[in-house]
Amino acid sequence: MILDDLVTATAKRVNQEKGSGNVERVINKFLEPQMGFIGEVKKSSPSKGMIVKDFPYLQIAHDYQQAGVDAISVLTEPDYFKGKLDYLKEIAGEVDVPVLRKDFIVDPYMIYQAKFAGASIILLIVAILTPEQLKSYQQLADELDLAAIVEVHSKEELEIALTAGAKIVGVNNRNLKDFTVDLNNSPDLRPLVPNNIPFIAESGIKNADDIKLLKNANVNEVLIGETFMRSTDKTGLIKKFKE
Ligand code: IGP
Repeated sequence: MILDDLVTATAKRVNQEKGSGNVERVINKFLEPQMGFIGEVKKSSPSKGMIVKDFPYLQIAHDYQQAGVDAISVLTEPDYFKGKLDYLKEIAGEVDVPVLRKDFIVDPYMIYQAKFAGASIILLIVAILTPEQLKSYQQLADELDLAAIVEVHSKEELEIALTAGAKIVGVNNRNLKDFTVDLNNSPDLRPLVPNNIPFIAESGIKNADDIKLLKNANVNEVLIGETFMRSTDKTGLIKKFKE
């Protein structure tokens, strides 16, 4: 029957389009022994207001790639961060490094959107999801071969993340409720994450001392937004941080 053949052929094609091995590739990259960098493309934020007036997002992404970042994080939230899914789409179309959709995912639709726009990684924030949502969004990401960074701010949230099946953990040093930053949040939580799960330190990272602190704490990746965005020599700064 034609219909049977059609169904088989379609299932095969969709499976190919979905791709495979992306999650594994991202995890392996993040687990490499040298601490790596994730550069963020961000115009504005609720805590800092407008960060840069000039926003050549494609050029910024190219600079990050040139500097050897492990991933590029792109804000897609429009109202508070002045982001756009189109920025991500264009950047993902031009660079070879994995692109992260930085947004407040509260609906599975946003996960499909991310995949369709060309993202390789999404962010799932424990503080804004129920444990059931978190688990089902992680499963959806797994099915779509999208890597998910599960973001936590405390020991309690970390336990929820690991229970939900998180494969990558991001520790936000910024408290999303009052915007205070404590860089020691990452070293404090580091021992509680198993070594096969990449550990990413996020937010408030400014200088070589901060990098040293996180390197000594055995963090796998640091995610830096504002400091890179304000720098007029991003590749130079990243090179310096890598020393
Ligand atoms: C980057 P910073 O302080 O380097 O600009 O921070 C990143 O960690 C921050 O933008 C961020 C974020 C988020 C933004 C962390 N978690 C969740 C939006 C949503």
